[in-house]
Amino acid sequence: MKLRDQLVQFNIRNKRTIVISDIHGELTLFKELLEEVAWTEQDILIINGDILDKGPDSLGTMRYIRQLSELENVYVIAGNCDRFFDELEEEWLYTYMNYRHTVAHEFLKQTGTMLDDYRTQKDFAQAVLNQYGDYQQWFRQRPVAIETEDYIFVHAGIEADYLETPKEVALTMPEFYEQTHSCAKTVVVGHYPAANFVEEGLYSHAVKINEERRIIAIDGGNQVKETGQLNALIIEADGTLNTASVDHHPTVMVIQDFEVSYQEPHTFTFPDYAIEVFEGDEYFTFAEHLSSKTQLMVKTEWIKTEEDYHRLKDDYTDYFMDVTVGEEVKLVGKYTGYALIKRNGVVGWVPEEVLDTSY
Ligand SMILES: [Mn+2]
Repeated sequence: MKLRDQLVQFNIRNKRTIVISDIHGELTLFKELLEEVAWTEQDILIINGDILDKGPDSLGTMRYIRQLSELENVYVIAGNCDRFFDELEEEWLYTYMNYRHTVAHEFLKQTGTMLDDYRTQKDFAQAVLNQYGDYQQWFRQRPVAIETEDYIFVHAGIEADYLETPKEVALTMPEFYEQTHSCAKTVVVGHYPAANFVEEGLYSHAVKINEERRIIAIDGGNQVKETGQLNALIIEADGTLNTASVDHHPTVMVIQDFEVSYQEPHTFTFPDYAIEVFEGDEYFTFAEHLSSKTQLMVKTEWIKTEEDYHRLKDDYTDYFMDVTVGEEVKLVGKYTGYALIKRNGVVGWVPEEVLDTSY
């Protein structure tokens, strides 16, 4: 199967278009985001893949979105995680279930059964499909891409001759944002968290737009990154681009100015976490990130000691964020003496006393 075999083409100029990807079972955030962007049935709504997996309510999300897709202006593109019903007999499934919340967990809960109740994995697969076989069909029929006058919407990426991109590649290609393509149109992808594409040393979950390479990466790392969010890209009727996002982090008020005179921020993302550790205290530890040979201060709680090496416990940024009294930011974590906050999708540190956390 090629991209050209499951391609839908229509025009969006003079219409408002909202694009959301990688919802991953987060029905609550998805509904919040539709409200946040003031979605109406007059808008074109494109769900750019990965409705299922990881989040708390994949079954509810797929039911809700399938119903939405009955509306004239709502389109759903295939994502790699939406192939769940085709993967029920894969050997890796039960192992995968040990470290990720999946549709299978929701099915077991809903039916009050356990995997042990099924004689074989094939029996389990059959039980799931008896109930959700029509969803399997529906997901298989979703387009691999949508093409408009100026855009190609696809879950993960395209190859040089975009129409010939194999479906498998279009759904799974990693790091497309860092590649170049030869299509004259702008390619809008999800699949890979935008925060992994570090620009100017910053850890940012915001939508990333590269005009020169004509690529827009919209995955806010929802359900994948601790500090992630669900993003929307809005293509206004006049072609102007806007973005919006929602997450589960509380909003807090800044009660003291905080300013850093000079800094060169660094960000390290999964899976490149190995560091060498030098001296430090309870607040920060001087360290060297091994693969990039970058020296930085690591928040001490962020250092994890493995058997024979040290590593960052998760994605890490050493960026200190300037903040001003009266502004509101998202609080994403509290650590000794410092808080990790997020503003406009960018994650950074401030001393804890600059925030009013008495919410
Ligand atoms: Mn994906």
